Amino acid sequence: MTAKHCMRQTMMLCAALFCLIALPVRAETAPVKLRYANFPAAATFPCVAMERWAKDITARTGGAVSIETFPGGTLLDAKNMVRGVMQGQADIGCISTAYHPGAYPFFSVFELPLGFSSAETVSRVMWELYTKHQPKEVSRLKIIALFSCAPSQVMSIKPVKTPADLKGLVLRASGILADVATTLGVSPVSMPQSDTPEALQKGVVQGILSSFDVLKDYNFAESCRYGLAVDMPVYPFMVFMNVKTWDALPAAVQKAIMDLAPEHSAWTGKYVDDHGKEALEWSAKTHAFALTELDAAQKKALREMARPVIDQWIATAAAKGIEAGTLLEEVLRAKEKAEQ
Ligand code: DTR
Repeated sequence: MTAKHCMRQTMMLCAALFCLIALPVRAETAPVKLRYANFPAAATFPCVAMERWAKDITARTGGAVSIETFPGGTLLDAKNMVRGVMQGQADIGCISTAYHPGAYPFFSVFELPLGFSSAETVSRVMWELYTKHQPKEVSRLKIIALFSCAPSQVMSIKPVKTPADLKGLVLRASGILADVATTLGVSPVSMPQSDTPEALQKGVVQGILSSFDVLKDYNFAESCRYGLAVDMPVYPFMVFMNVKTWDALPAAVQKAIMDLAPEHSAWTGKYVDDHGKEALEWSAKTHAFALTELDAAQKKALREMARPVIDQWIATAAAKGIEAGTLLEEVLRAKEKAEQ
């Protein structure tokens, strides 16, 4: 073997060794870029939460992860969100499970009139029970945050001052909230929040059943000058990835995301609770929004009227394989504990 030949062999060996050692390291440290799609307008709480999460995850991974955010349905709208993430058009997506009746029977328990008074509490309880039960309905998705909006209230173009004024009022309400609204005499029309501005403008609906944050973030207070605080159920939300995309992430990035998940979920709940109060003040000042607050007994009476929706849910969820009665009791126990 000549000296030249020997040298070439040594160089090839070194190159092979370099590939073996350096490539996995590079894969661990290569910057990760993820696209996060959201359906509502940029000013709304799911998008505020998205921006916060993006900032936090970049900071916690020392810049190894960067997130490109797409608010307002610019990459995927509410209806195409899950399919789009599964097909890889976005890496991360956000939906309200209430917009997909029947698809998320476990999470639908949070759409019931259970008397939750804050989004922060719902968000904490959702995360706790999800991690405990790991429901089958989301086995194709990797859940990275769970939260809700604040309790739903009536915002209307027509004056509403008493529960009797709800009779025949055409309000936008989605999922089980639509059934709850029916028990109160409302005529519900289902659609994602992002379609509501046009529906209000065209007179398709006379108002909305949603949390108060939208008065400001969608400027609904300009047309809906009347509010009735009824404390009806929340809409649950989930932020998720495609499992394949998730599995391809470095372990350290996965850990950072899961460490952030419960904290981010609770943060989002608290944000929307606080922001709803600000939105109410802003609406009163800017648009003379007139709010009537029902007292505790009146709110309880409305929840009693909506009780058949709970019984119906128990039957429907059980038919989908959920231990509905047990889950409901667990949610109520966790609620009580979280509220103490
Ligand atoms: N009330 C639910 C959820 C919700 C509350 N605020 C916003 C803002 C943007 C999108 C959804 C929501 C709903 O009406 O869909």
